[in-house]
Amino acid sequence: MSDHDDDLERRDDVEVIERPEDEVKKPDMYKVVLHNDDYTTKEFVVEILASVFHKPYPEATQIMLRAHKNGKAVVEVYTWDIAQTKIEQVHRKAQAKGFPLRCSVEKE
Ligand code: TYC
Repeated sequence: MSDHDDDLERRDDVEVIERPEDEVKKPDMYKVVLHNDDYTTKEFVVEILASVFHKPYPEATQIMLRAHKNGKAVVEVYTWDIAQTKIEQVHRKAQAKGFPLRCSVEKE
Protein backbone atom coordinates (compact mmCIF):
# COMPACT_ATOMS: atom_id res chain seq x y z
CA MET A 1 0.00 0.00 0.00
CA SER A 2 1.38 3.44 -0.90
CA ASP A 3 1.67 6.33 1.54
CA HIS A 4 -1.12 8.01 -0.38
CA ASP A 5 -3.56 5.11 0.14
CA ASP A 6 -2.65 5.03 3.79
CA ASP A 7 -3.54 8.73 4.11
CA LEU A 8 -6.96 8.18 2.53
CA GLU A 9 -7.83 5.35 4.90
CA ARG A 10 -6.95 7.37 7.95
CA ARG A 11 -8.82 10.56 7.02
CA ASP A 12 -11.30 11.44 9.72
CA ASP A 13 -12.72 14.50 7.91
CA VAL A 14 -14.57 12.38 5.35
CA GLU A 15 -17.88 10.73 6.17
CA VAL A 16 -19.22 8.10 3.79
CA ILE A 17 -23.02 7.97 3.97
CA GLU A 18 -24.33 4.61 2.82
CA ARG A 19 -27.67 4.60 1.01
CA PRO A 20 -29.69 1.41 1.59
CA GLU A 21 -30.51 -0.34 -1.67
CA ASP A 22 -34.25 0.18 -1.29
CA GLU A 23 -33.72 3.95 -1.23
CA VAL A 24 -32.33 4.03 -4.78
CA LYS A 25 -35.18 5.76 -6.58
CA LYS A 26 -36.57 4.32 -9.79
CA PRO A 27 -37.52 6.99 -12.32
CA ASP A 28 -41.22 7.86 -12.77
CA MET A 29 -42.55 6.00 -15.81
CA TYR A 30 -45.11 7.16 -18.39
CA LYS A 31 -47.42 5.24 -20.73
CA VAL A 32 -47.52 6.44 -24.32
CA VAL A 33 -51.17 6.14 -25.38
CA LEU A 34 -52.29 5.94 -29.02
CA HIS A 35 -55.68 7.51 -29.85
CA ASN A 36 -58.11 6.38 -32.51
CA ASP A 37 -59.44 8.77 -35.16
CA ASP A 38 -61.58 8.40 -38.29
CA TYR A 39 -59.01 9.57 -40.87
CA THR A 40 -55.57 8.06 -40.28
CA THR A 41 -55.14 4.86 -42.29
CA LYS A 42 -54.55 1.60 -40.49
CA GLU A 43 -51.42 1.04 -42.60
CA PHE A 44 -49.93 4.38 -41.51
CA VAL A 45 -50.57 3.61 -37.80
CA VAL A 46 -48.84 0.23 -38.16
CA GLU A 47 -45.88 1.93 -39.93
CA ILE A 48 -45.61 4.46 -37.08
CA LEU A 49 -45.65 1.71 -34.45
CA ALA A 50 -42.93 -0.15 -36.34
CA SER A 51 -40.69 2.85 -37.14
CA VAL A 52 -41.02 5.00 -33.99
CA PHE A 53 -41.63 2.32 -31.35
CA HIS A 54 -39.71 -0.56 -33.01
CA LYS A 55 -42.72 -2.87 -32.73
CA PRO A 56 -42.65 -6.03 -34.88
CA TYR A 57 -45.49 -5.90 -37.45
CA PRO A 58 -47.76 -8.50 -35.74
CA GLU A 59 -47.62 -6.56 -32.43
CA ALA A 60 -47.96 -3.21 -34.22
CA THR A 61 -51.12 -4.53 -35.90
CA GLN A 62 -52.54 -5.71 -32.55
CA ILE A 63 -51.92 -2.32 -30.91
CA MET A 64 -53.44 -0.46 -33.89
CA LEU A 65 -56.56 -2.68 -33.78
CA ARG A 66 -56.88 -2.21 -30.01
CA ALA A 67 -56.90 1.59 -30.47
CA HIS A 68 -59.27 1.27 -33.45
CA LYS A 69 -61.77 -0.78 -31.39
CA ASN A 70 -61.43 0.73 -27.92
CA GLY A 71 -60.59 4.36 -28.75
CA LYS A 72 -57.08 4.14 -27.32
CA ALA A 73 -54.26 1.69 -26.61
CA VAL A 74 -51.09 1.76 -24.54
CA VAL A 75 -48.08 1.49 -26.85
CA GLU A 76 -45.17 1.29 -24.39
CA VAL A 77 -43.90 2.66 -21.07
CA TYR A 78 -40.93 5.07 -20.97
CA THR A 79 -39.23 7.69 -18.84
CA TRP A 80 -40.61 11.22 -19.32
CA ASP A 81 -38.02 12.44 -21.86
CA ILE A 82 -38.22 9.35 -24.06
CA ALA A 83 -42.04 9.36 -23.98
CA GLN A 84 -42.03 13.04 -25.04
CA THR A 85 -39.56 12.38 -27.87
CA LYS A 86 -41.64 9.45 -29.21
CA ILE A 87 -44.84 11.52 -29.11
CA GLU A 88 -43.15 14.41 -30.96
CA GLN A 89 -41.92 11.98 -33.63
CA VAL A 90 -45.44 10.55 -34.10
CA HIS A 91 -47.04 13.99 -34.37
CA ARG A 92 -44.35 15.25 -36.80
CA LYS A 93 -44.66 12.20 -39.09
CA ALA A 94 -48.49 12.29 -38.99
CA GLN A 95 -48.60 16.03 -39.73
CA ALA A 96 -46.20 15.55 -42.67
CA LYS A 97 -48.75 13.12 -44.21
CA GLY A 98 -51.80 15.20 -43.25
CA PHE A 99 -53.13 12.68 -40.70
CA PRO A 100 -54.63 13.77 -37.35
CA LEU A 101 -53.06 10.83 -35.43
CA ARG A 102 -52.49 11.69 -31.75
CA CYS A 103 -50.51 10.16 -28.91
CA SER A 104 -50.56 11.27 -25.28
CA VAL A 105 -48.80 10.40 -22.05
CA GLU A 106 -50.30 8.92 -18.84
CA LYS A 107 -48.37 8.51 -15.62
CA GLU A 108 -47.92 4.83 -14.68
N1 TYC B 1 -59.77 4.26 -37.20
C1 TYC B 1 -58.83 4.37 -38.31
C2 TYC B 1 -59.49 3.87 -39.60
O1 TYC B 1 -60.51 3.18 -39.54
C3 TYC B 1 -57.53 3.56 -38.06
C4 TYC B 1 -56.83 3.97 -36.82
C5 TYC B 1 -56.45 3.00 -35.88
C6 TYC B 1 -56.50 5.29 -36.57
C7 TYC B 1 -55.78 3.36 -34.72
C8 TYC B 1 -55.82 5.68 -35.43
O2 TYC B 1 -54.80 5.05 -33.36
C9 TYC B 1 -55.46 4.71 -34.49
N2 TYC B 1 -58.90 4.19 -40.74
